[in-house]
Amino acid sequence: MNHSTRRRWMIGGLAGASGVAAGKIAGAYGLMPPDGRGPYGPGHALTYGAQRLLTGDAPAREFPREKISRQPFANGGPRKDAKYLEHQAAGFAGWRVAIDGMVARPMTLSVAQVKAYPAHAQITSLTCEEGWSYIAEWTGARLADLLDAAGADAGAKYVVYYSDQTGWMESIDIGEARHGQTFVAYGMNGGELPPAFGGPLRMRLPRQLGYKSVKYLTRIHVTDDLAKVATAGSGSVAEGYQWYAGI
Ligand SMILES: Nc1nc2c(c(=O)[nH]1)N[C@H]1C(S)=C(S)[C@@H](COP(=O)(O)O)O[C@H]1N2
Ligand SMILES: [Mo]
Repeated sequence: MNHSTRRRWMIGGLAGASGVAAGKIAGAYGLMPPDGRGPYGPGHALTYGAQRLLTGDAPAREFPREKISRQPFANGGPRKDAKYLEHQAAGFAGWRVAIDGMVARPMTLSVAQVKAYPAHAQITSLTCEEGWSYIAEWTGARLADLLDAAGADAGAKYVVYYSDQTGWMESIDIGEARHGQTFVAYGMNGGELPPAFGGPLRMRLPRQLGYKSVKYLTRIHVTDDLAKVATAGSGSVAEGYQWYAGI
């Protein structure tokens, strides 16, 4: 069997199998997502395994500047809670993002400290599971660079990340975390990242659906086992969405 025939066979196998069988096939080919054995159950194995086979490390599409949406849609409206408004009034000088878990050097970074890492830009689409999308340019540090600075353990398998907004946490596998288009973003369309779009810091990963691009980022946690993360039950999966939201 050549490579592409085998790939098609595996995708067919995954698509045709029940959740549990798909988990077995995916596991046998090293495509097991965390939920296969962990807190998220076998159901997510199908999407993850099939998508990983189809897309691998392929970058999300990048667009020319003229495709940038004139009126990007901010999901959730402006924040009105006192704590956030205080940060905003202070120009986010007190905002911090922690990097902890399986790292040699846990860090707590200000926005200025995130900006000190090499800046990268991407013009990509943010695609919501509800069916709308917009294209924008995001500027940020690569999550990979932050993980290296913190000395992420070679055995790390997942990155779990949190907003200061209760319930907003997501997780990705280490391959997605280290992908060149996965940013801790602080800029949008040439300016600061506006509050409505998650300022001062948001996760930005264009290879997956919008809900994975968590806004108001305050913590990045490195682990080898999502079952160890007490809050694994919150975030998109708890709401009934796919853990692996590849597009
Ligand atoms: N903290 C936080 N992050 C979030 C959300 C949110 O409401 N709060 N919405 C998510 C969803 S469902 C989508 S589609 C995108 C929307 O990003 P936007 O506001 O830039 O459109 O952010 C995601 N990240
Ligand atoms: Mo969304």
